Amino acid sequence: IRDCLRGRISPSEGTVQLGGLKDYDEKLKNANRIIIIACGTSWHAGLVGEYLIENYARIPVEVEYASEFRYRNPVVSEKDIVIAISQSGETADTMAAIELAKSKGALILGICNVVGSSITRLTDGGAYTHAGPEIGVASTKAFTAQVTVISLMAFYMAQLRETTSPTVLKELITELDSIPTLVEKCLATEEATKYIAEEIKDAVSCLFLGRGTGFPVALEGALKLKEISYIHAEGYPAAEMKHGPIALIDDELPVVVVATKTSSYKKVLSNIQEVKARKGKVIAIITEGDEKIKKEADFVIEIPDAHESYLPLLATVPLQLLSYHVALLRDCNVDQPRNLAKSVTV
Ligand code: F1P
Repeated sequence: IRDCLRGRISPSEGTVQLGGLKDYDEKLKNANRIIIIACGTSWHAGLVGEYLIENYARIPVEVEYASEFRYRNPVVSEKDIVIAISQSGETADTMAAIELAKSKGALILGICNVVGSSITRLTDGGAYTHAGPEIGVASTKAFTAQVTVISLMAFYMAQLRETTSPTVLKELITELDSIPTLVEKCLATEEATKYIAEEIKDAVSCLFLGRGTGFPVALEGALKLKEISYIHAEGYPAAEMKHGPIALIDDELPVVVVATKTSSYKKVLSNIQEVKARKGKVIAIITEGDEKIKKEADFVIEIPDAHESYLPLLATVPLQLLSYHVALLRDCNVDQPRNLAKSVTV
């Protein structure tokens, strides 16, 4: 995250500079729609982008799985801006989706990690994540880096379009500068995640719930558990629970809830109570010192307080650690999970 931010933010002025977007300022100012295309973890980073771009830059955003987009007949035109997100820069589905959008005249921006990768050569502009190579197959630091860059893009567009007040932007950018230090505190949750991993290592299935920016976090937490520990897991918006997943809840089902102090805190608290009333085992990611949820949940993982726009950067870290420890306890190869490839090139 530090590398992503270096040279791109000026907390004293409260501004963002993104050289790779500069040529498209006019287009971004007048954008009617943004389509984000990606696969897997990168798609979850795109969902965070949807929340932030719509909230701060007030541009409608659609987030599409590249693997689906490429095979349907989407309405795309030269008025659209496409943002492709990919860690490897080589994902075949994302490349095919880019080609399709390009053929219809859309401007293509990229968020990639690997300089000179195929996707970067297909894009008109964008920003690198500078996360360095991922050691394991499952994306971890790539996710936090992608979320950092898409947050910068959201602020950059808000700055251009004057849709968010300079004071608010300045506060956000100043706080963003302190996120790397807060992430270090999130890494200190490792002991707690190790302990909780013992509790869920034999689960058949796990549910992950979150609201707002906590929803993509829930999806990513579930994906990490699936990818590296082979436990079935579902991520859901917490408010969707009553529309189906609630039928799954019993005393065997661990339910991981992103329950930090955001604008939807009260609603999440009542979701936790609904799970407890059905004897589900609640593991809550909470804002440090939240005594209320400590009383309700079976296990808590405390993370530092921060603006809710930055929740994905913080809350995802303990979920990555949790999956890692569950995988170790189940004797899984965390770096090279079965059936998964670093670059899905076919
Ligand atoms: C997309 C992705 C990763 C996942 C795995 C398979 O890759 O789905 O999110 O962890 O490696 O590919 P990319 O387009 O971000 O490189």
